[in-house]
Amino acid sequence: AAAMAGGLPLGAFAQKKVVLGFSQIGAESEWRTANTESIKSAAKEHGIELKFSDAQQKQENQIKAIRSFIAQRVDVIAFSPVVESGWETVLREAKAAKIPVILTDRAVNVKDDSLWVSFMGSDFLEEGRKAGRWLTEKMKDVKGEVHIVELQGTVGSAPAIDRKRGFEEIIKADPKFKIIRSQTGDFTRAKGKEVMEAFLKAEGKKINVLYAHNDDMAIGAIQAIEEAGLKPAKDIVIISIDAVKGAFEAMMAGKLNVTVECSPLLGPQLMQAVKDLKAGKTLPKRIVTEEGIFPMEVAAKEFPKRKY
Ligand code: GZL
Repeated sequence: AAAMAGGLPLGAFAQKKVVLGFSQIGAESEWRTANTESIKSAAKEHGIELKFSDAQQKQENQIKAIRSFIAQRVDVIAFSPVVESGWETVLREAKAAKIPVILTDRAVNVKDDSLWVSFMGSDFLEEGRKAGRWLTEKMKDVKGEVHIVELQGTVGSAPAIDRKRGFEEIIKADPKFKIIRSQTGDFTRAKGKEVMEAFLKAEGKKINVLYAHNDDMAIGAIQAIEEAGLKPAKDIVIISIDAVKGAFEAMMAGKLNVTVECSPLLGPQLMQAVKDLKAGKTLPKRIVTEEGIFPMEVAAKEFPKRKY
């Protein structure tokens, strides 16, 4: 007979596992795969049952996943919204089902902020400003025009919008800085290479600087620059964001000048927030991850300490 204790099956005393439904954007970059790894391992460590879905960078797949989490009556929903807009309807459905929603990594643009309980992730505006400050310092003695080409992240995504805005806020102080081409590489190596090939064909040796919104596009662009017979980080100064291992390897090879850190390691913070929610605590509306900037000069020293 099943073990009994005071007439109740023992299982009745076991804590029911907290169930988290997580809709991930995709696997488009080194950053994203490190982010997924952090979430999956933290769920295990915290004893949280994780229902995980990969949207292949399509918003409609994220909306489908959130609807299925609602149907499965999960305890908490969390997701990294691929773009800022188009979330009102499905977030209202989650609210009607009384399932709290936590935003990770990227933010949403909704009028009613009660549709999500907390947003944890980097300050993309500040990341863009850090990139701009590094460049203006590096080029402070340059007399002529500085021609910049820009590889933007996914169109409509919070990081693409804010990294562009933060960078421009800083360089607009000196009219010698000119962004002569700007196009999305969708945060991937393949697209970053393809768009940089087009930039090189159109502008060639006129290009002084590449500003890439993530390391994967910068790494793709480095291949295009080399195939065009130019020296990355010398003929064209290259600035990118994320600070993934691939960026440190490129800097140690002398092919990338600097990368601004954007930590994907949100798993532990997310799981703690889920547990706090279930324990009835209120979460801060905004949890910011602290981050640095790594120029190529420090790459070899820092590399052994890197976790993603
Ligand atoms: C930033 C994240 C971005 C990374 C890219 O928090 O949303 O998406 O910068 C990733 O590498 O694809």
